[in-house]
Amino acid sequence: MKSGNSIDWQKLRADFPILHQQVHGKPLVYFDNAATSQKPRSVIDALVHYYEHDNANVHRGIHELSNRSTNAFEAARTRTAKFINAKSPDEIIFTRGTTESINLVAATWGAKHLKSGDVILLTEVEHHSNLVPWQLLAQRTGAKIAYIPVTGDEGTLDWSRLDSLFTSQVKLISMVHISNSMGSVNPVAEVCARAKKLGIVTLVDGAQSAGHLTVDVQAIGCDFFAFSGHKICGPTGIGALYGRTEVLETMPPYQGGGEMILTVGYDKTEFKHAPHRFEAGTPDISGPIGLHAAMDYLDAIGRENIWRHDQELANYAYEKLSALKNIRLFGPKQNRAGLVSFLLKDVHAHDVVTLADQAGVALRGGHHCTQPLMHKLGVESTARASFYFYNMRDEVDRFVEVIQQIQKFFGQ
Ligand code: 7TS
Repeated sequence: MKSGNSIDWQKLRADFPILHQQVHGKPLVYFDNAATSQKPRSVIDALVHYYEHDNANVHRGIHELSNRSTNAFEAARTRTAKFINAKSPDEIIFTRGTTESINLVAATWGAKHLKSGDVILLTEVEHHSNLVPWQLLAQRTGAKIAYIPVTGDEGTLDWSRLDSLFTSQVKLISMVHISNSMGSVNPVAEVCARAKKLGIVTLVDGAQSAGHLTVDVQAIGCDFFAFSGHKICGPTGIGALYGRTEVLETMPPYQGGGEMILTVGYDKTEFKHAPHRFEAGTPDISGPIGLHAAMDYLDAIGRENIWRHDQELANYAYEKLSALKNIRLFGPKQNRAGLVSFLLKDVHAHDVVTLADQAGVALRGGHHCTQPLMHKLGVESTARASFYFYNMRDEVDRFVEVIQQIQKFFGQ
């Protein structure tokens, strides 16, 4: 790992073939990294290499290719454990991503441990994938949902309410690490420590954090941590759920099928231990292999360096946008993650994104799958620029110039 100052960020861009193109005749500025990140050559090569040389099903063959494939698959699990400092690779379950990871916990932990009258505690800034699975579970079990309130446009939460919300009915708290629509960072370690004292199970949605800052699940002290490969330079369709062994061992299987069983009879089946108990059927094999390459790539840069770079760009963008008239900015002024959400007065976010696209700048406009939060803030949507380590200050300059042109276009 390098120290922050010795990194040539511009040079890293050469590792990303997709960045070097024109869109609508203009150089691409890709500021939609919170939706998905781009992939470096090493990840693309790992996928191609796997399919050209090693492709075979895992955990069942004795032939050479099957062994290679199984070894690479399990090596990716070990690498993932190291990436987030899990105690053991057995605490890593491969899933399709954050959404499936949370659904898995809701389906299996929830089925086992929740009953009518219990409370699931969430926050008002959650992504739909950390809301809807719990709402479905609440409908099934008769459990209730309570929320830590958001304080306003800054997108930070009123954690002073935690003591009164941590009632004896609360069985689980599930919270986002970094908000995808506000860029606020939650004090997850502190909350987990307080939850632990009360025997409350904790889940951290790390979709926006895992590839952007150093994550240590043991230091956070959470029971579950969910994240997606595609947001951290890996392929789509692969992600992981970390679960603390003691908690995973209490949970029934997720889906039934091949590879999650010890023995099967016509009447009775015995299941494997975690993680294989939760991975029925032929898994995504190339996904973990691509993810492994992505984790190596990120850690060669150093996530603390990535975090600093992300924050610098976000602060720079926030400052420049703050200087404009007729703009409403969201998210915290201090300790902002690498994104900026905003609204131009009397201009729909979709119009901002459409016009920015014509200028080669890829943004996202919409509710960002945080519709209840948008309603709470009295808006339908925002426009969002989200950064990663391959973005540069001159791209922020270009983006702000484009925003000013859009304002002019609307007579502002
Ligand atoms: N949680 C958070 C905080 C997210 O930002 C996202 C995706 C998810 C969960 C779901 O991840 P998935 O990989 O399972 O889909 N966020 C976004 C976004 O901000 N724009 O597009 C997807």
